[in-house]
Amino acid sequence: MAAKRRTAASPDPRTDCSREGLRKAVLDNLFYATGHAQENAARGDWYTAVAYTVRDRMLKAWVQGIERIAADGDVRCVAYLSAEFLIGPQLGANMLALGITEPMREALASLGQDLDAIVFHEPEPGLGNGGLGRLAACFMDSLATLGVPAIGYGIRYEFGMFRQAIEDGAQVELADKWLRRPFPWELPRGGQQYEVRLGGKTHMETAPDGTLRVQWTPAKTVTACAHDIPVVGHGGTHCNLLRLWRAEAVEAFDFSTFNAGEYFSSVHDKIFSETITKVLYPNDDPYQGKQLRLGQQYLFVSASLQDMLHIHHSLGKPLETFHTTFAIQLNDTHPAVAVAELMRLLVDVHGMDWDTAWSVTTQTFAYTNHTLLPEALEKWPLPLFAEVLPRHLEIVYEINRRFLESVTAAHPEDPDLARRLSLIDETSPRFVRMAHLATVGSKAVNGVAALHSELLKRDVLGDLAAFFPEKFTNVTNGVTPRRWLALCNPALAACISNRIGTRWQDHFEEEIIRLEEFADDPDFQAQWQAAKLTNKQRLTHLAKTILRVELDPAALFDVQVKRIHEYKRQHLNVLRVIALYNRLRRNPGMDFVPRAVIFGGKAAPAYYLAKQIILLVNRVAEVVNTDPAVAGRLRVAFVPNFNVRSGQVIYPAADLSQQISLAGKEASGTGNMKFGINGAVTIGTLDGANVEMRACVGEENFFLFGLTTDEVQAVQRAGYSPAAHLEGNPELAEALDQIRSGVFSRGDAGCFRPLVDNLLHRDEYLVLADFASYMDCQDRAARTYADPAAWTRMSILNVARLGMFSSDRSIREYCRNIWNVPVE
Ligand code: GL7
Repeated sequence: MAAKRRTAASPDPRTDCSREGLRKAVLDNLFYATGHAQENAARGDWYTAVAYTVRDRMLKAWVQGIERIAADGDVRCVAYLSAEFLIGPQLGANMLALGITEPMREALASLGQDLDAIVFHEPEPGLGNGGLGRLAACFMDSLATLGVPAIGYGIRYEFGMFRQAIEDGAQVELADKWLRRPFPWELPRGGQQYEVRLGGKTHMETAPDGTLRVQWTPAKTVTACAHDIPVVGHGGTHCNLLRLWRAEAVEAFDFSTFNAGEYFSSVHDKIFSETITKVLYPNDDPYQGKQLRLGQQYLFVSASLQDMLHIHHSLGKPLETFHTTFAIQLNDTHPAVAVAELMRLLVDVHGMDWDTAWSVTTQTFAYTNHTLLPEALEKWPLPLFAEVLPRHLEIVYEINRRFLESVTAAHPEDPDLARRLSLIDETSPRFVRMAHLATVGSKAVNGVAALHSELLKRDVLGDLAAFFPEKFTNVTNGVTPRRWLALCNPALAACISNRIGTRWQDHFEEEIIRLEEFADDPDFQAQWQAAKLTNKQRLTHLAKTILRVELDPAALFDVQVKRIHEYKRQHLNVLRVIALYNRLRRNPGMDFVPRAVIFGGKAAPAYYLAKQIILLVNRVAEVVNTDPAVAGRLRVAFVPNFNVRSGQVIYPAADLSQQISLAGKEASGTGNMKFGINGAVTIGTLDGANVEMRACVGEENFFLFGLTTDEVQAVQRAGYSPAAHLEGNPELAEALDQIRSGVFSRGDAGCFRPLVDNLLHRDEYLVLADFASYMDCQDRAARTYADPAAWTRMSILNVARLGMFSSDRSIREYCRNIWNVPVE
């Protein structure tokens, strides 16, 4: 569908989308919102003026969207609960959705301003760690585009994901004070505030009607304040809501202490309360059992459920029908305490009987699991849980008591089953298992790629899946083709639209496949190559300005950007770079396809080996990039602070996408999809969504290597010996030896010892076992790249056949199979 544009016929200066109307509105906002005349305005002022101008044009749809949710009780609203929403820069995406990018560009040009520079100026809200948070943002985009009423509920962290600087090759974390400048896309909602209790004790009390009720006397109460961000769908007609909670003290001052003259202690409570939403935990995988984190989770869950109950109540519907008003999706277990909180609100606060409340609860929730790493499954130590949420622990026990009764009744032959299924891990110390709570309390549980969902059922949540076979299902992830193609890759988008029109932007799966027939068309191939070259030049420019590294746009751009983690195996990639370097040095006359190997990604601050990997990449880059023997043939770059904004430059420029995690470890991956729809060909293992991507693009258009999940398990069962892989592989032995002896650490032989020792003696992620197969596959990729027509055909077919990886398809599946919500 061509983006609908409100026409110049509209006399309202706040909705007029003509070039002239936008020009006037920007000037008006420049003066009245920033207090600057045109002559004195800095880039940030222009940004603010443009942002307000765009926001004004979203408000009508926004208000209508809220009214629709609050007034139409017949349509089930989706509530997407997520501790992270990595929404990325907003200005460009919102202009694209409204279809006003070009008139705005012209309006600004007439004022002597460059739209792209203003767009690039926008700081990004880093309210997420990586794939999980970005998925939530893609899903919000698709929900709005498909016209499904939805609210995303999350946390308004004052400090988002840390900014990564690289100093002398090593990662340094800097605080991300993203709210330093006002964020024009949010509206604080004074009317939406809820009290959230923490800690304290419970006791029984007789209610006025004579029944016994549990009373919870908290140690602390904080206020959760709503901040709303609009999420406008493509075409601008439908707008949903992202509601993020900020913690505030109930009273800013304790007046009794204040009056007693203790000024400093009187503000103590304010500081404690506001700490709750102060900072995002920067760990992507292994959970950290920190009290503040549980407080964050509970705060946003409780406020969100109170908000939903308030909306439900205002519709005049009985409480027993709550699940007909809302379908709540738990994005991983971070919000899983919602199961106990909804029970508490229904039973303790609203006096509903337990069985009815449980029936409402289990028809309301669904849970998405995002990991196969056992160490990443959240479990809270009982004493900590009891201290923060004493009433919820009682509720968890009662849910568990009833659940285990049903388990024992159904399976008397397996007396150990109750222990394995229990919501409480009884090993010492004892824990609450959040994935079990989420599963028992939900009507559906899904993994995020076909392989992941199978492995969940087989291994990670095997006993639960055998007990509740009807609950377990799969919804393969997707990414929005608006941000991740139309917005980030205007050159390729134009090339595509010239052939098949623009309908692919919101009917991706249906339309993009039409590119297939042009895969061998020489004209189309030439345009395709030109678009890729433009994008590679854009990245070359970025690398030059921020890294002072010269890349050659004619080289094969070979890219791995994602969180740094051993299971993702960035070190396998580095070993390969070292092996190529050695080949070139040994044999300068060899046939060699020039490569630019580009890395990016953050390591969790306490993850030592991940930080060693970053250092190694940078030290290898230092050696390779300064060695004249390989000049013009091999380059290595580490792009610091990889985030949504830099991703928008990096994905479109890639020729080869590195998706090389050990099979059975990456739940899905979504970077693989972003690269793919931008025309990169994947080199990868049979892991996560790679499996389905390969099936879609065809095995001849995918560079496959490595052990399969079953082979990995067999190797590990048989007793894996990493050192055995050195014997037949002198290239690998040499590379490890060089790292160990200080060739890449300025002669310091101790520098990378922990990393090398780990690989030689443990190698949990089978880097050495997959090395030979990876090298062979890289050679195949290089040979193919040397034939531009063959490569371009592969690139076009990758884009054409990846239609199913649009998040619109994922959301349709959630609507139909999980939420029971109508969708086109
Ligand atoms: C993740 C998975 O690791 C990743 O494979 C998946 O694509 C993503 C979205 O489903 O979720 N799980 C997780 O905890 N993080 C992820 O990126 C941080």
